Amino acid sequence: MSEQATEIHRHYIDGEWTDGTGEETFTSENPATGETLGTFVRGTEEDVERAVDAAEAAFDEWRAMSYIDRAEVLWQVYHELRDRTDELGEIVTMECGKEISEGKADVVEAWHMVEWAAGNARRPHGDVVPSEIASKDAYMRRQPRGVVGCITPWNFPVAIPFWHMAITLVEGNTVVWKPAEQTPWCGQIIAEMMTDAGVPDGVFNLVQGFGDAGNAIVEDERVDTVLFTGSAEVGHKIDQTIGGQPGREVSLEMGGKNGIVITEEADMDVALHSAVMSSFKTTGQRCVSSERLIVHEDVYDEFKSEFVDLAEKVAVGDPLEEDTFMGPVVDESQVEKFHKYNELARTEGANVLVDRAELPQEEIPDGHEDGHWVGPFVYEVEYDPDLRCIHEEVFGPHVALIEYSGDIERAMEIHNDVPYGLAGAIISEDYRQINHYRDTRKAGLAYANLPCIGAEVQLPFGGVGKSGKGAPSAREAIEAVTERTAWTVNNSKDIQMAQGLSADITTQDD
Ligand code: UN1
Repeated sequence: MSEQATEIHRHYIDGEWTDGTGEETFTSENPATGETLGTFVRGTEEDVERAVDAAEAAFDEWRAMSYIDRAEVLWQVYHELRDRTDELGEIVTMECGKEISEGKADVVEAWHMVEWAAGNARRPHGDVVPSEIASKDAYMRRQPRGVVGCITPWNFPVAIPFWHMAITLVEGNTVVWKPAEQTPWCGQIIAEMMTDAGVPDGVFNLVQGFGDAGNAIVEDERVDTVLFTGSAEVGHKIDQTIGGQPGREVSLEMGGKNGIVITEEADMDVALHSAVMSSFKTTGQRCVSSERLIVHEDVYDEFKSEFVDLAEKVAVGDPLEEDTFMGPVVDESQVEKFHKYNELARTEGANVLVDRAELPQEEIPDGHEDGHWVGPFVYEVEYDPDLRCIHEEVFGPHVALIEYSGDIERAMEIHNDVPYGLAGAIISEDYRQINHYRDTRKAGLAYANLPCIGAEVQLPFGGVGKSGKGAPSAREAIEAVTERTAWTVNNSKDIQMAQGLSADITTQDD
């Protein structure tokens, strides 16, 4: 085993690498091979407490620096991410199983986010606001909230941490970060980049570990804002805890049961390309992956036959190989969940069209027998609002074809009939249908004639309904990590009030 795999990797708290207080360690495993990639100490509540102590203590000095000086620190991280895209992209692929172009795109997305956040430091902040009173100047100014807890998922183990942390740090907050337990190696490398860049002690803290460490971040009332990207189940619990606590903020981005509407006016090539990308890229493990294809009856048979053909053929294999389209899923619990939902679809009356769920032995690459392999599972089912298989998120290549008749309004009833609302797309050459979709879709990210994946970092990334609250990325993350101050200055010696309010002080003598 390599040194990377045998050495025990630690937390980074208050400017030091530390074993923390826990006794336990955990390993990171390559989902394609089962091989151990590294061993990490498992964080405890006490470790989180120490990290919050450090972040709290470092806040005043960090916030006192200028925006531009803080951004300069982040530019160092930007260059390192950019220079190491290929190397880090491979590590992403090894640790979470995404095929290599996606592994690298994850790193590219991370440096795009740092570029946005650090570049934003040189742009105007706040607003000059008119006053009713000529002698008053009014402004909207922002100030950092304090300690920000960042809890991030395994499926974008480099990009999403930077969605959270780049803005948070440039805005003048300090960070306590817990990466996903499946991707601690990416977490370790990001922490090394932060230290190399000269982030001051205590400003950035990393605690490796599981949900109990994440929960300790949420429970600690000194953490002013929690940014969370992950499952709806965990996100809603975080919201419940923090929602009831005055002065604490939360921004959440959770899953989806995303749909693509393919109308009778669709270009079939665009429809197929978009659907295959949306359903099978990242082996269906994006929050924005599509598990529902809602297809008009006039084009249904043609679409079905070609989609099934492609789903039978997409290349599942070694994610480090450039000609692989789908790598493995991240771990055994994802394999089990996928099989459970495939079974549920069957019991709910689905007509199964493609079943590569138990990937045949001959398709599993040599030396990868211990990987977490699955292939596409595609079925058709008559729309019924009570079916669980078309309402609950699977997070795998589990795809329902749902035929509809009638107009775009009918498609939208089906599209919007899910508790989630993260991403979606319409495929149509008719601008009226597209505009109807735009105006009525329940989704925070919506596309026309495109896959419903692949958002750029400068767009808000968040959902409605069960998919989220706020958008913990780019400009919208600023809302969650800063306070707005309405600041008014009087340039006169007279006090004059707005709204016609009298400024006279009357006394008993008047
Ligand atoms: C996720 O789905 O978990 O829009 C994040 C995209 C990527 C981010 C996806 N930029 O597909």
